[in-house]
Amino acid sequence: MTRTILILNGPNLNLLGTRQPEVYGPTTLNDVEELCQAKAKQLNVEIEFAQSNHEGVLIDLLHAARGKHAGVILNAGAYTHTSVALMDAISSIMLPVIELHLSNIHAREAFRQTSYISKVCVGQICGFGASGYPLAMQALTDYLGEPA
Ligand code: CA2
Repeated sequence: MTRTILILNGPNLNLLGTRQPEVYGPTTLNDVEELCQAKAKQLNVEIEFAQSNHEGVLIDLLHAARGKHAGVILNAGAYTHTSVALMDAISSIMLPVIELHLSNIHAREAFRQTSYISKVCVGQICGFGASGYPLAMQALTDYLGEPA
């Protein structure tokens, strides 16, 4: 059976490519999904690509990933810096989660340099714009190893 990965995007990422291209690049979220679909073919995995502006919906999607997906790539947007609830959801699902950011959060405002989710993720990729998504897919697949 083909392995599947959840690629989950948080608040305001639906606006990608429409504003602040100097920070987040010119790529739209649809372009990002296409990049991910192309990488999925190369890696021989399937993806579910989702976005929500609502913390509870993101938590529900993480819970639903258990038993369905082999791992998760999560750009939690600004909830990264605020959400104990997301951190708890990640800990509870017992799936490898990679934290992803388009921008280098460590080189930005002080409040973005704190991530509540880093400690419960297997690793973080940030600062590479949309290219970070296929990079994270490669990293997650490598982390998971060969399917049983
Ligand atoms: O760099 C990232 O990927 C972030 O997760 C993006 C979040 C930000 O709050 C995090 O600190 C870092 C913001 C996403 C907002 O995306 C927009 C895109 C275009 C126009 C407006 C917002």
